[in-house]
Amino acid sequence: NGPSVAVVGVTGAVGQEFLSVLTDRDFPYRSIKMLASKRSAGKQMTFEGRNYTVEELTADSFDGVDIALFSAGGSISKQFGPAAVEKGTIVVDNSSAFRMVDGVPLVIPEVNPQAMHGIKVGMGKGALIANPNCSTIICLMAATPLHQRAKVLRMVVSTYQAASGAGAAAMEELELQTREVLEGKPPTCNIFSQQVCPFGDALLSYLCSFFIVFSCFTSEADEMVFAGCVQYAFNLFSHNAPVQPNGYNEEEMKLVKETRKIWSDLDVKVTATCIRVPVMRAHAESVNLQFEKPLDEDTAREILKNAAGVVVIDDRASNHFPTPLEVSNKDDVAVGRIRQDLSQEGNHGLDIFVCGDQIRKGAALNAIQIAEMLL
Ligand code: 11C
Repeated sequence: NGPSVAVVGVTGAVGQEFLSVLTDRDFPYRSIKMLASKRSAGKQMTFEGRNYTVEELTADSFDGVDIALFSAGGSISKQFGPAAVEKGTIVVDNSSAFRMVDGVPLVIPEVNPQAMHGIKVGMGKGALIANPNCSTIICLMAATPLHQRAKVLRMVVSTYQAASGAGAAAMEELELQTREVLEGKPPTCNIFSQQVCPFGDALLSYLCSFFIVFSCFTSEADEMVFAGCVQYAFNLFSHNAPVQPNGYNEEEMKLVKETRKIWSDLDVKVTATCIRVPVMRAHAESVNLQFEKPLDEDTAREILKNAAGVVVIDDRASNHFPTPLEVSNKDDVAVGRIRQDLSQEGNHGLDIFVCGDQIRKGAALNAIQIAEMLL
């Protein structure tokens, strides 16, 4: 009973979380395929008491598959997503590949379920549905109930993002570096090694990419890694996504563009600063909101207490507010520090602090909630 499911990128951090969430939510399926790159093909795994062999992802992988959960990076999604749709599969894609494509729903089930406009398993054709970026999901889980009451005109977001957003290897590197630094050793930098462009800002960035690729082949790997190491343990740094000509990095622009699409509001003003912090798997975000209508903090607190998928932790007396550790491995997004923004008159502004598990609600859980809506 239930749909046939494929998990693409099953060996990754989000792929593994897909499996945990499927079990936790008792998701019905009649069969499940474990798909990954050639490198991981052949690995044995056990899921819900059955043994599976990880299969290599190919264009033929989707024959007879109703729902495919993709989390293997944007280029894999671009290469195989449309092929899967051709075969009649509904693809729920966790990458950024199709999020801003017109006609592709970008969905947070608690926020804009209507965007899926009747896409269902059994309708006889495939479709693409995009899972938003984790920072956007976590921010909008808290901001949307307030937006629905008082209409957000402007939102200023500052993020404190966990290692998990950069994948399982980054989580391993954070742990390894922490040990190394405590032991007085130089930190290993395989993931966040800065590639320095010697041409300055003036030349086009593709020229720099050629230099970096060339230097990989011409220098000792270790030398290059250590020369540009960005220490992660006991440090924080501007998000590793590429910086655009406007000075924002891609992660920041995702918050801007995805919010507009999800809220269907091209006029909402959003600005963001995204920072990577040495936390394992939950993102934190400081969010400042400016509203069209007045909204006092007590009303906001009540709205958030009643919001699906949100828990309020806002205890001023004991200075207890959301922390990444408290939300790790949890489904709900936690919100606290709910207070009137004193710089805005007439209760037109609020400050809030939000924490959410990046791998769970920021990725796997949101995608599986979408999959549940397809049944
Ligand atoms: C991070 N949000 O925390 C990123 C990772 O567009 O899905 C996911 C990137 C994306 O670094």
